[in-house]
Amino acid sequence: MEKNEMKDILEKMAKALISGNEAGVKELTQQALALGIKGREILDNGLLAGMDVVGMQFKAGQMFIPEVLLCARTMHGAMDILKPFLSKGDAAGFGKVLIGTVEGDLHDIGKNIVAMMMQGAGFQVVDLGVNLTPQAFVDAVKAHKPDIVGMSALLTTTMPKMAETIDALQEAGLRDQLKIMAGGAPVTQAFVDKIGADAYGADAASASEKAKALLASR
Ligand code: B12
Repeated sequence: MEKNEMKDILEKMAKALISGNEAGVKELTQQALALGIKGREILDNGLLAGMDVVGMQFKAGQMFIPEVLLCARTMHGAMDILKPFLSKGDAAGFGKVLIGTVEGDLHDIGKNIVAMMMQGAGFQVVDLGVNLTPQAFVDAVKAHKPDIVGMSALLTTTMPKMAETIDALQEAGLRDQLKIMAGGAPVTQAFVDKIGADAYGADAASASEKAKALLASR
């Protein structure tokens, strides 16, 4: 196949993903595979190239949450087709993220967006849900062995649970093998520093970027 032809189809795929065209992206993914383009190539230069633009536009205020969610769903649809064509090494390279909202807190809209964006960026994400006790985080870390734990809190009254969760992970002897991220509207970089987490995520786009940077720095 011509190199230009390959570039063309991957560019079309990225554009279709940015516009949230789920059926179009699925079809282009299938076409690309039929043309013999490697799974990793489709992921990096088609889908992830598109998601990068989505992340940038969201950050710049040019795209809004419902559109981002649609793009993330589009990405999921394509990933279902692509997964069998990715080698084990490709999948392992992304890292596993365990994410949840802390005890006493039921807000999950932001956490869900972060989970979707991270999945879109290629991470394996285990979403534990809401109202998670420090012990629930500890148990889940033991069960899933993630690279990163992400905590979300939307209430000033539940923010201290983030610190308690880190303490519980420390006591269980799990802290050193993990990177910990924290986010949610009332959470700040200063708070994250104070409780000894590794990174603060102000929004879903920067959460993915910081997760990548954390794993690259290990
Ligand atoms: C929707 C909402 C609800 C819904 C939640 C539905 C749901 N399924 O989530 C309902 C109605 C259930 C609710 C209930 C309550 N709420 Co409420 N709620 C909100 C509201 C309006 C929006 C929150 C939201 O979803 N924002 C949109 C998302 C996309 O933004 P986000 O969560 O900040 O997430 C982004 C970033 O923070 C970051 N991020 C988030 N999590 C994470 C995690 C990681 C790891 C990383 C890296 C990044 C990251 O990325 C996200 C995407 O960009 C806010 C007001 C506001 N404007 O924030 C109040 C608000 C948070 N609620 C508030 C309150 C007081 C309550 C209640 C106590 C009300 C009551 N008296 O019953 C209850 C508490 C229930 C409980 N135990 O949790 C207050 C909190 C005040 C405070 N200082 O603590 C707020 C600020 C409203 C206000 N001004 O008073 N609420």
